[in-house]
Amino acid sequence: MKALLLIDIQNGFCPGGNLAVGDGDKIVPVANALIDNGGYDLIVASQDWHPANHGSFASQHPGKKPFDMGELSGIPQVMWPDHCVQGTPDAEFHPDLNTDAFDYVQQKGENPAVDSYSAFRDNDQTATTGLADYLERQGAAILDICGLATDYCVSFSALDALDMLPGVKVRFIEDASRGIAAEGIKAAIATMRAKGVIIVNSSDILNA
Ligand code: VGL
Ligand code: ZN
Repeated sequence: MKALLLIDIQNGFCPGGNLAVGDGDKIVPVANALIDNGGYDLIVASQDWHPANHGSFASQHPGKKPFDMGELSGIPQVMWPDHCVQGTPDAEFHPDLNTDAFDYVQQKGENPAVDSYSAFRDNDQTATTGLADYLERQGAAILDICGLATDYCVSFSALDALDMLPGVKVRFIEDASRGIAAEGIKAAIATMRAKGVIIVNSSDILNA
């Protein structure tokens, strides 16, 4: 069975959002086409879902500005602008995204003491979200991953999927994803490829 995992396609990561990714909204029609015509048995979405005092926010660290490096619970942490705060419009899915099609939503980033780029586990790899168990129970054999942002939540999720779902074929859909920084995107794709993630485009799936 074939599952699609849509990472953080939320207002906060689209133009006008608090942590906007360039052209983040351009992936919404691609994601909708994959939902409708990608041949998936299961559609899963992750949602960055932070409390207002989340420790990844520069606002919680006196003297730090957004995008500075800092520390959170003793590990290096990018200081983000306040984003995707629970219950705010910034945390909602993009209004054009076909959320009716979602079978399961995995929220993440709720613990203020640790960031959670991956939809599968926190950055310190201590607490898991339960998503790997869910996908295993559903019998996922192919997991296609796309969304925002390639250099953070998308690539972290793809690498954790390889690690936590042995035997599952993991693919990254490049044109259904956007990232924060050009160099970071390049490095993330190279790392995914090197570790065994298959890099595809939506046309490979829609025309299969
Ligand atoms: C993300 C930074 C902070 C993402 C989430 O969705 O890629 N990046 N929180
Ligand atoms: Zn976040």
